[in-house]
Amino acid sequence: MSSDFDYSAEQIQVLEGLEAVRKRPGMYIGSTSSRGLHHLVYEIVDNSVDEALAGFCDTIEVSINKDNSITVIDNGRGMPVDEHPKMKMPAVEVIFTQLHAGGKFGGGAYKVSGGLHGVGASVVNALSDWLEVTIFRDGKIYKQRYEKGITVSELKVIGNCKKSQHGSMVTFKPDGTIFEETVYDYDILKQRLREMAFLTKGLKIILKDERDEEREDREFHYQGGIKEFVQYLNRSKEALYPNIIYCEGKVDGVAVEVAMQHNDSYTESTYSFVNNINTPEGGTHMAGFRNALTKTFNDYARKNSLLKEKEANLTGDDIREGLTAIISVKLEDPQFEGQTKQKLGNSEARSAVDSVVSEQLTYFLEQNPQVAKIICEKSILAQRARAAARKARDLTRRKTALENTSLPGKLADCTDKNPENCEIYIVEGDSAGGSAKTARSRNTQAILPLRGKILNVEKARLDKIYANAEIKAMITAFGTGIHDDFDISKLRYHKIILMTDADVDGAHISTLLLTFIYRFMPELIKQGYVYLAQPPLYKIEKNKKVWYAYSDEELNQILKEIGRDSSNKIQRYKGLGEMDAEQLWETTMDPERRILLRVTMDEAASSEIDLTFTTLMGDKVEPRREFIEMNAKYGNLDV
Ligand code: 28G
Repeated sequence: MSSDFDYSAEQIQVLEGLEAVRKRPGMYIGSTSSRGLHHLVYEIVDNSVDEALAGFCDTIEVSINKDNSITVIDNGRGMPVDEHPKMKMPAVEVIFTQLHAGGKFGGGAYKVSGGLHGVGASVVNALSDWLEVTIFRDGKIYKQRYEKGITVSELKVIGNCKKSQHGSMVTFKPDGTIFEETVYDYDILKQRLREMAFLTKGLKIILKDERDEEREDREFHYQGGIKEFVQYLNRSKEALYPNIIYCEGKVDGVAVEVAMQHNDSYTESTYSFVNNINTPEGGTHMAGFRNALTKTFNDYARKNSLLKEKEANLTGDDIREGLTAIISVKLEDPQFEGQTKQKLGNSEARSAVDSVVSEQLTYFLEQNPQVAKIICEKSILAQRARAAARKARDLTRRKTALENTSLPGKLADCTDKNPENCEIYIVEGDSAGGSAKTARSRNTQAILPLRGKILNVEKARLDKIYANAEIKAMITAFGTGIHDDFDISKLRYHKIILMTDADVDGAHISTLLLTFIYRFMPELIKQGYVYLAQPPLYKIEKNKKVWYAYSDEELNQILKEIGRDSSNKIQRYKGLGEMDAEQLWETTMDPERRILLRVTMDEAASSEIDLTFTTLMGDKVEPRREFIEMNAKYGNLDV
């Protein structure tokens, strides 16, 4: 191989560049965990998306191959194969071996998509055991191969194709010596690719999983783009009006797209994107949107006497109650600021979104007075409820300030005061709560029994939520406060364990609890403090020996081992209440023997998290059943 190559100074630099990537992969792709592994796919797909945004590609196919290598195919122009005058190698080789090559496209077009660090194909190449690129253009098929970022075969013509066929194909196998995880998660790729398809209207993205014959190919293709994204997010909710409000424009080099629709819930679900990447911390684009929304609705409500002269202006929160919205901006040189460098800082994005939304929303409201009236009326109701909530909240605040030692009466607290050692079990029902109190290790385990079904925070306004006894008990027991008052350092237990019956009702209660935590103290989930206990489904007794089974498969396994005969006694637990304290300890609470599921959320496709909750909480029955069955099958609630 070395005989083929005469290493020039530039090529030596290339090797040093890629060596840097392999030495510190985290610097380039964030991490070498599962997240980084999936990030490789996004980097390659982003290049195809750029080709689509440039107007030359309308289909991208992503395959997870049997060996967990990935193939991406696009029908763009095909990467350039002509020799790079300076580097003395084909342009495609520059793309794959030169760090930062092709970062910005010249000639008016710009690179708009891009991953976590926007470093592209060469980083993927450097972190792959091998990578092969095939190019279809000018009636020829070209191919080149690299190993760990190093060119191992020169670019060759390997065949002919029709002149009309053009595009690029990349297959890479992530380097198992670099990544801690090398198995691709179908659902993670599915969610992100769906999101990308929503964000690029008209682009068709196909996902194939060659590892699983049963799995059918998925196709994501949305002519309506983010309008369909909003429709999708609201699919298990009741929309307040049939229209999706849509604004689009380009100001000062910033391409702006906004879609929104209100539903009958009380929570806002706005997602913002910069160059197709989610910005959970918002920034100037978000600020511009909020400003335009508040101003436009207040102007409209005043002008049309929906808001009386003596009444106060609607706040942004009032107007955004129950709003689902997508804000997508594309700009050439996004600047990120803030502690985690995740907030968009470009001020031209603020003014661009503000002006596009103000102008087009004003027009929409004038054209659709019934819709305008529905939104204004809902906002005015929200304004009144917010005033009531403020009173109720001030009341709870004062209470906790005065009697900050007064933990809820029903709480059986643990004696250890170091939160790191402490766990709190949130238990459904007083009787199970009683058993848990007897069973627990009182040093480190606290028990908080809750009565029956807890309030669905998706379906209640703040005033009602703050007045709810079960919710107040959890807030004071956890110690962190909520929303703006939230302070993780005050958390009293480093494990919050939800323990509910192993049936559909129990799953529903768990989800109500998770929804509350997610909406009011999301950091607890983000930082991994929330768990689900796993009580057994069956008790099997034979000759005075006892086994517990946590699933039907496990039951069958045990019966196979001990023999299926009439001396077996099988008890199906219908609820926690059927276990005595000792059994509850052995099966579900003993840290040495229990199974805990940690509740996690993947921020890569954050819009899906919201969906998990709303699907369960919404009024429509069908989507809810699907979710519960899905989780029953997989045996967890990994949100
Ligand atoms: C299959 C997986 C990933 C790509 C293209 C097409 C062109 C290109 C890519 O050019 C360098 C910089 C600006 C021209 C551009 C082809 C113009 C003419 C392209 C991909 C040269 C990059 N013909 N398709 N890069 N430009 N697909 N898919 O990576 O000046 S990357």
